[in-house]
Amino acid sequence: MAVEQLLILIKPDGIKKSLTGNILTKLSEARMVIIGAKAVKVGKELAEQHYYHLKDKPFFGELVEYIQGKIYGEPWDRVLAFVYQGEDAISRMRKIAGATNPEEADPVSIRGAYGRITTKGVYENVVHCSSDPAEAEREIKLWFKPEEIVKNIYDTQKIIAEKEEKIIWKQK
Ligand code: IDP
Ligand code: MG
Repeated sequence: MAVEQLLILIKPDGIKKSLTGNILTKLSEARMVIIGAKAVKVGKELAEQHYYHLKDKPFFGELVEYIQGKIYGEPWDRVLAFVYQGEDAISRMRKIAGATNPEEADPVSIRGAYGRITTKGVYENVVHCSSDPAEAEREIKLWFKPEEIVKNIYDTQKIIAEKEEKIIWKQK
C-alpha cells in the first residue's frame, strides 16, 4: 500500500448545514494527517477547472454554481479545502465519503447521511473527495500553493516574479 495525498472539500451545503465538525470527525476515523487546510471563496474559473471533466454534462452549469455556493449566498458561499495524507488514503476516504449519488450512498457514509438531490437534480453531496492519484495531484495543485502545504509532496521550482501584485497586512 502506498502513501497517498488527496483533496477533500467541504462543499457549501456542508457549511450551511453546519456539518464541518461531523464531517471532520467521520474522516478522522481513517487516521490520516491533514497537511493543508483553508477556507476558499470559489470563483467561476476555479469551479470550472475543478469540474472540467464534467463540462459536457447537462448539469454542469448548476454544478459550477453549487460549488460556488451561489444559491446559499453570504456567509455560506465558500468551501473548506483540506489535503489529507495517509496509507491508501484515496480509496479509504472515498469509502467514508460514500457514493456520488447521495440516495445510493451507504447511509452511514457522509454523503448517505447528509446529502440530498435538489429538485433541480443537483447532487448536493456535502463533500468532494479526489478519486485517483492523478486527479488528486491535479486538484491539490489547482487549490493549493506549495507554501500552503506543510510537507513537500510534489517537486517545486523557484522563480523570480517581477512586478507581481500582492496584498500584504497593513503596517500599524
Ligand atoms: P465524485 O464527486 O463522487 O467524484 P463526479 O462524477 O466526479 O463524482 O462528479 C462530481 C460532482 O458532480 C458530484 O460530487 C456531484 O455533486 C455532481 N454530480 C455527479 N453526477 C451527477 C449527476 O448525475 N447529476 C447531478 N449531479 C451530479
Ligand atoms: Mg470526482
